[in-house]
Amino acid sequence: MSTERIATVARDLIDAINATLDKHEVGYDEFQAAKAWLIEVGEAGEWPLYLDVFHEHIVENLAARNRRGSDSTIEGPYYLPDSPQLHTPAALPQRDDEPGDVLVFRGRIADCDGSGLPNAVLDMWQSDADGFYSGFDSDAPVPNLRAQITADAEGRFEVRTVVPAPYEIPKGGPTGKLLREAGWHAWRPAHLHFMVRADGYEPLTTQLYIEGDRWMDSDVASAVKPGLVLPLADAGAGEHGVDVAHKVAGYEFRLDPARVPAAA
Ligand code: MBD
Ligand code: FE
Repeated sequence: MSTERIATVARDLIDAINATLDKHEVGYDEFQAAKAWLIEVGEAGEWPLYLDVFHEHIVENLAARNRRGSDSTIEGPYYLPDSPQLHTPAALPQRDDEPGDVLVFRGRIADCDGSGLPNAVLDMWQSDADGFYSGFDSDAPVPNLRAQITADAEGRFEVRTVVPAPYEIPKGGPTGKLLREAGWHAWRPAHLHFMVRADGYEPLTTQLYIEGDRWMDSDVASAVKPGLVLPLADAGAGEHGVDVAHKVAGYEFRLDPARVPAAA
């Protein structure tokens, strides 16, 4: 970043904070409490959580302005690269006794005109049925409920997983404390995370939200878009090669062509 860019953005940020302190006549006690809270966010390792919950959606919306493909949304703090590489049809890695309803998620990865993209990759991660992510707030070992699934020659994929639960920002840390002390709820609607990749196309980072979730219209991370609501249908035992009654859902991801890098 150039000195000029840093000076411009940092100036406005500092001025906005100062205008807030002035407008609300913030006292020394409050200033010291704010300082202690900011230090706590760092010590608890919650800067990624805080930033992705409260600010990433603005940057994401700006980055998405010129996209024509399917809706993108924020990545959030819980992506891990290098999860297991599987081929469709696949099952996400899960515990022997993984709780929750079985979900068969199927669909296609296509270009903006709907032509399937051969060998595209669906990199997905999600919370379990108790609302916890492996590697972060769950006891489940990494890579529970995480995988990179290569689609077939027409871009089609089918993944067996479980229906995720709504996600509550951890109560024990400073981000949860801010939400509580401000009287705000701490919930995200239940969602699946995706990073979709294909050679020659812009990667698509997005999420799909389980239709009917009680937090759909008040996501604490402000990251729901109407095109990202995923209806679930009921399927019986024996369908899709699953021996229990389960849910099924479908989606088509559409990728934008890779942007030509600006000449150096
Ligand atoms: C999540 O699971 C998430 O997706 C985001 C954006 C923020 C906090 C937790
Ligand atoms: Fe999430």
